[in-house]
Amino acid sequence: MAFNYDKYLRIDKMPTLWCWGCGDGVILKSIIRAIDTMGWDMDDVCLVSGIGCSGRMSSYVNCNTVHTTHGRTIAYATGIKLANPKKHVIVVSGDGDTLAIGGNHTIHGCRRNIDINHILVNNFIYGLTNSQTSPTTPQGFWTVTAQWGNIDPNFDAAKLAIAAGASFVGRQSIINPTQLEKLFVEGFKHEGY
Ligand SMILES: Cc1ncc(C[n+]2csc(CCOP(=O)(O)OP(=O)(O)O)c2C)c(N)n1
Ligand code: SF4
Repeated sequence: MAFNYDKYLRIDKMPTLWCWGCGDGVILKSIIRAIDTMGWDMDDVCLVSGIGCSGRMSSYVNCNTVHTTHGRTIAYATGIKLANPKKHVIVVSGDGDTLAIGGNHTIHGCRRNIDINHILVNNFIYGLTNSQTSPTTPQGFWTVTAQWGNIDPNFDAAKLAIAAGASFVGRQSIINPTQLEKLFVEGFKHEGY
């Protein structure tokens, strides 16, 4: 039987503002399918997102949502989880949001190992603001702020999260949507950050 996305999406917000072919749509689909596998009631799910293309995620998922300020998703999510420990709190944030302006919140979220699911959407640049260098931009890459190639080394976000104390860390590509969905299910089942 075909998967019914209607109850998980805000259909009135469709089509999304993402570019055609943007991987954020694959991530949206995988999150929804993973929530369905978990059997969670959407009233018990809270999705928190930051500012950026990936930040639009909270506009489209039909659950409790908070579209917060750039770099502050973990602060909001921590408060939501503390006040509502039974709710399933999912954070979606870009690499700039998570590792630049929000880097401090991210490492301390990992250190506290609070029970939230943090999904870092890594497109290696600041997408929404038109391709400035981010902490994950590989060396040598062209960006609008590194016209002759990025000279700085980049973060390995997974290693950073492990070192900071996160108890479940995984990485998957949008070219493997089924694997991505399975990874989300594993993460959702895990108790801890
Ligand atoms: C406090 C603050 N600083 C800067 C901005 C401008 N700004 C909006 S989105 C963004 C970067 C988005 O990049 P990323 O977090 O990687 O997400 P993506 O758009 O790539 O999904 C920036 C710098 C902002 N909205 N608020
Ligand atoms: S700019 Fe990049 S990240 Fe943003 S919607 Fe378009 S393809 Fe997606």
